[in-house]
Amino acid sequence: MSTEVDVDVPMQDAEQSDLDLELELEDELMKPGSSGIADHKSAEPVKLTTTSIGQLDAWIEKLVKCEVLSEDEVARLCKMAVDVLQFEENVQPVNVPVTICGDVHGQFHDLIELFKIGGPCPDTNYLFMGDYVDRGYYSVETVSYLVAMKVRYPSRITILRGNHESRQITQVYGFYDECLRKYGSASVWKMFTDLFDYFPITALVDNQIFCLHGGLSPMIETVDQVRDLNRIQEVPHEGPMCDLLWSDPDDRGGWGISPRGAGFTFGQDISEQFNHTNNLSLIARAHQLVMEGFSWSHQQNVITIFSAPNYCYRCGNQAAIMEVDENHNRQLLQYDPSIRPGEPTVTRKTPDYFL
Ligand SMILES: [Mn+2]
Repeated sequence: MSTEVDVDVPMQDAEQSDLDLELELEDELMKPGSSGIADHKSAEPVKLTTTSIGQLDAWIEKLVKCEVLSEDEVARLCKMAVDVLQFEENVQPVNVPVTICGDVHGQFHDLIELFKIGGPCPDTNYLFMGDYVDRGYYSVETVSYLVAMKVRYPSRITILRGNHESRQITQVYGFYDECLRKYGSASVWKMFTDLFDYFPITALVDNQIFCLHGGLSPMIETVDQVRDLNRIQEVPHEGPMCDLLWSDPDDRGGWGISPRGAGFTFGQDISEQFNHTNNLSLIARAHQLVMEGFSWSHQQNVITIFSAPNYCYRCGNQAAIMEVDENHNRQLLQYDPSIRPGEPTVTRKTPDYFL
């Protein structure tokens, strides 16, 4: 992965900045479940009623215009989402055809572009591999929209958890501040971060493609071991669940210490062994900026997919998504940022005035 530029942030930076927060405030904010969205969970999957479909369609119509929901609407949406996501598995089964997507990071208009390139949901099935929030200016709209689509079309869209879907990371990289700015309090942030605990951590496409945000863990040899984890919690600082959301493939063999301060690096030998043991054809993951939007590694045992074009409005990268059809043919679709007036744009082409 020679073109890869890793600008995601080390866990220890987040921990460092966290030390600046008032201890009291930190304790209060880190407490899972305080939003109350999971206080009255359903004992079995809930079928959508005509009323709830109408409600969701109205919210989706609003969100697609990049308008935020009210705090009360977010509360209702998150409660509905808990009752969908609590019944999903740690290794959520997904059928082909499906279009697999990487990091979005609050770049709402580029997410709309993604659906133009890949085809509208629910006509096209989607699998998102996490990191919906932080960095971009529209984390609230992005995560609200994807969660609303998930509740409205639960069998058409899968939303995995990324390392940014966490109480700790979002307090440092934008989502917490954005919620305060857009709603005037932390309550919407609390609701969404409580909801993140329910997101599935991996997916398995047709028993062949293992999809997750980060990568492998030295504590996980089989997909069944992922099934045994208790995922309904804040992303831990270490251990298998942490690794699945934080690790990165590396050119060096074996396990390595990650410069991110969480997860590990893993070599081609590790990927080959994991795919062989579990009868997999591919590990699809996100988590790293790659300039072409996708990058193969470990002799096509691993693909990195990154779906935030011109990441942070300045990296000049393309974005990509991967279509997998009924016959398991894979097609990578690349796209550039949606151009909109009034927003910073940086092209990766050298401007004329430099010549
Ligand atoms: Mn990430």
